[in-house]
Amino acid sequence: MKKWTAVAMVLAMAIVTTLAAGSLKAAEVAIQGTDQMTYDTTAFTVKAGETVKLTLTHAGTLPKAVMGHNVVILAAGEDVEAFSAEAAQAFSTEYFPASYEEKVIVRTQLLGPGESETVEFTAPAAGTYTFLCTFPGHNLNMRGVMTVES
Ligand SMILES: [Cu+2]
Repeated sequence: MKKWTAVAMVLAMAIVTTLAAGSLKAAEVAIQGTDQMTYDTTAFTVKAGETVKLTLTHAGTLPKAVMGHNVVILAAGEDVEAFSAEAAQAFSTEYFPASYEEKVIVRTQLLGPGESETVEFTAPAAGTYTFLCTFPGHNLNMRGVMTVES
């Protein structure tokens, strides 16, 4: 009897471990910002509800003051142009307007050369979401699409 209890416990633990490993598995997305004012990745796809680890790396050497980069993924329904215009004015908060804090899926800080930041978020409902760099003048070029599949 004791032996079977032990076997059952081991099995139960194995199942729990497997489930935990499954739920902890995150989609990983890596994006680089360059001195040429580009992202090396302008499209990626994730599944609704999954955990996403997004890493932005500033791969250039130009100073943050002239070539800073971030990644902001806007929430569904936000007007990209209106956001960009407001962000460009937000000098004191590194080009992210505080009024938009609740209107983004996730965002990184503004990074300088050699810096890297990983942010984690839960992929939203299926659809397409725009991501962009809010440093003034960058968004027309540094813009991409996150596709979320159901
Ligand atoms: Cu940029």
